[in-house]
Amino acid sequence: MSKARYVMIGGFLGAGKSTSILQIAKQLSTRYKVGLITNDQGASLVDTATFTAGGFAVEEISGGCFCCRFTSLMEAAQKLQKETTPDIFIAEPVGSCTDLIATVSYPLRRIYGNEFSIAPLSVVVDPIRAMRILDLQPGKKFSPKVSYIYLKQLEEADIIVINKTDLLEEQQLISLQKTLEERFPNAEIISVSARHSHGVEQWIEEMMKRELGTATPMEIDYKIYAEGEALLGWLNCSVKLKSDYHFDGNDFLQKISQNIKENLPQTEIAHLKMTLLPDGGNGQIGVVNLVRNDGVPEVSQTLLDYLKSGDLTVNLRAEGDAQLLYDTVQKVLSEYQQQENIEVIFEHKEFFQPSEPVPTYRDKQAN
Ligand SMILES: Nc1nc2c(ncn2[C@@H]2O[C@H](COP(=O)(O)OP(=O)(O)OP(=O)(O)O)[C@@H](O)[C@H]2O)c(=O)[nH]1
Ligand SMILES: [Mg+2]
Repeated sequence: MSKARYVMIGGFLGAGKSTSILQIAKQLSTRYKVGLITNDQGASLVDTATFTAGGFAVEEISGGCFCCRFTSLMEAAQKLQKETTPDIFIAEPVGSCTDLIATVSYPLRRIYGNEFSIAPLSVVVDPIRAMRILDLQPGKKFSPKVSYIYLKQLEEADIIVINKTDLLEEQQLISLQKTLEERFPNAEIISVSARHSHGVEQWIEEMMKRELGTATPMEIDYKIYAEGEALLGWLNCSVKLKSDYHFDGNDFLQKISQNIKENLPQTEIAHLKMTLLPDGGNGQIGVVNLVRNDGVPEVSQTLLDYLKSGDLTVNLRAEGDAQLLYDTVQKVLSEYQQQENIEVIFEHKEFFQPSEPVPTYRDKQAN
C-alpha cells in the first residue's frame, strides 16, 4: 500500500464496534500491519484493555471524542506510525458521537491526504436496539434527543453494518434491512455476526475497495446533539480487588453486572462493560457486557483460573444521572465486599454527563 489506510468504525454504544474491530484486525493482520485507536470521554478503557489483550498495538485518546480532539487523534496515529508503522489504522470513535464525516473524515483527508487514504465510514448497529428505535419492535427506548444522535449516526453512514445477526430470526433481519434501505438510501447495508465472524470478509472488502465519498455532510442541530449527549451518564473506574482466598472471577463479573442492572431499574443502560485482569494472570482477561436493561449480562471472555487479586475496570454508559451510576456501582461492590470477603479499593473514578461537543474542524464540503 502506498499510503496508510485510515478506517473508522462508528455506531452507538454497545453495537459491537470493538468486537468487529478485533475480528477485522485479526483477518487483516495476516496481510498487513494493523494499529488500533480507541477513544472515550474518560480514561481507563475496557476497549483498550481488550485490544491490548488481543495482541494489537493500541493508542487511547481519552477525555473527549475524536472530533473535539482531532490533534490528539493525529498524534496517536503518528505515535503508532513511529512504533509499529501500521499499514492500516482502525479507529473506534465514542459510541455517542456523530457528524464524523464533517469533523474527522473530511478534515483528515484535507490536511493529511498525502499520508492517509480514508475508508468510507462504517456504522455498526445492534439489531434489537435498532428495531426499537425504528419502531419495528416494542421495547424500552432512549428518549427522543438520544435517539436523535442514534439516527444521525445512521444518516451519515457510508456502510451500515447490521451486527449480531445470530440473535435474529430471518424475517426480523429482512424487515430491518428493508427499513434501513428505505430510510438511509445512500448507505450500503451489510449484515454480519462479528462474534462468529460471519460476513466480516465482505465488510472488509467493501471498506478496503471504496474510497470515502464526496457528498455534502449531513445537517445536524448541535443543540439537540449536545442535549442528547448530556442526558447520558458516564462512569469509568478502576478498582483493585484483593482476597485472602482464591475466587471465581467469572462468577464475580456475572453477579456484579446483574446486581448493577437490578439496582438501576429506571435507567436505560446503553453499555455496561467490565474487565478483570488477575495479578500474574499472563495477560488473561475476563470480560462481561450488558447492552440494555432487559438483556442478560454476558461473559464474553472467561478467566481460566481462580484469582486472589486483580484489577477491575468498569465502564458504564446509560441514559441517566452519572452520580447515580457511581453510587450504584459503589453500593453493589461494597455489598459484595461484605458478603464475599473481597477487599474493594477504588483507585480511579470519573463520572460525568458529556459536555457539549465542540469540534476542532467542521468541513461543510468535501475537499
Ligand atoms: N450475539 C452477539 N453479540 C455480539 C456480537 N458482536 C458483539 N456482541 C456483543 O455485544 C456487546 C458489545 O460489544 P462491543 O464490541 O463491546 O460494543 P461497542 O460498540 O464497542 O461498545 P462501546 O465501545 O461501549 O460503544 C458484547 O457483549 C459483545 O460480545 C455478535 O455478533 N453477536
Ligand atoms: Mg467499544
